[in-house]
Amino acid sequence: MEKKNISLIGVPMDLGQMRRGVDMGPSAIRYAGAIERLEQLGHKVEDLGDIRIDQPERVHTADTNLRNLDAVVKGSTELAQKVKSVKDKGDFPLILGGDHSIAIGSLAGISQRYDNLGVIWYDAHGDLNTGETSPSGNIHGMPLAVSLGIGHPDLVNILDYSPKIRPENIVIIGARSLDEGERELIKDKGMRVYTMHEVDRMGMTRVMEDAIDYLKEKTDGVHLSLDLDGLDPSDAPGVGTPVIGGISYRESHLAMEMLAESDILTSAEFVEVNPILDDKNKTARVAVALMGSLFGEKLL
Ligand code: B3U
Ligand code: MN
Ligand code: MN
Repeated sequence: MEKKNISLIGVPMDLGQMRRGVDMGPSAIRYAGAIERLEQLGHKVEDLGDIRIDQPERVHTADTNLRNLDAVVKGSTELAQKVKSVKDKGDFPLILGGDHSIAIGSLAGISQRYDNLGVIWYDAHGDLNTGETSPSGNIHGMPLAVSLGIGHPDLVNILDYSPKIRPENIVIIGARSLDEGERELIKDKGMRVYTMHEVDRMGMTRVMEDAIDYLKEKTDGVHLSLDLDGLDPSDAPGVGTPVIGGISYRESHLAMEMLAESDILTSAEFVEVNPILDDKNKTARVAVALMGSLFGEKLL
């Protein structure tokens, strides 16, 4: 793999859901040795620090069923601008969450630089809800829909353009918990989804070969949005909404290694690490181990 200039951005966001602690995700991932791991592989890493996110105690919920909407819009806009400046320099943005609502800002900033951005959404969930279909009002269940231009206008229009991605450029891997509205949207838009059924049936090797071939041909850049709850809770216990029957640690390493070999990625984010719910920082350590594979680590 070609050596990269990686710009690290932390987003201590916990306003997209209701479990406290996920705002400490960026610290936990740094503490687990992310920067050293990437530098050992020969990459240049610049840590740009954390985006400022309002404290939940100070956030006033506006008149909407989208929890903390205004504060999420504010944080997402700041993140989008920061990510865009990283892309303008030609560097590789590596974004640390924070809950998955941060992908709204990541994609807003990244996609401006591409005509046809692809996205790999590694997640137990579809994150394709809107204010109307969401069972929870939690914005971390909405970022993929928002990026398709579907959802609250304040979220959809961050950086004043929409949509950020096309449905046919999305590949979801690891899905095993979808709400009714999300299923309809997937069918309606013809998104490519490898649920756990396909992961079991085809094996991770074929899933990744398929996904990589598909995106390589169709897109001019690929963002990886990796929600740690895509992994099985036995391997990644420190997440807010664990769902049993997930992707294993080993399958995940294989997926990252295959992405590294293909060298198709142009940005990445690791989200939903919640140290309060974790077992001695295990989930952050898993995130860092996966980053190692993603950025070219090999045993021999
Ligand atoms: N689909 C549910 C649950 C959920 C989505 N993303 C996570 N959980 N992490 C919702 O609230 O939208
Ligand atoms: Mn998610
Ligand atoms: Mn999830």
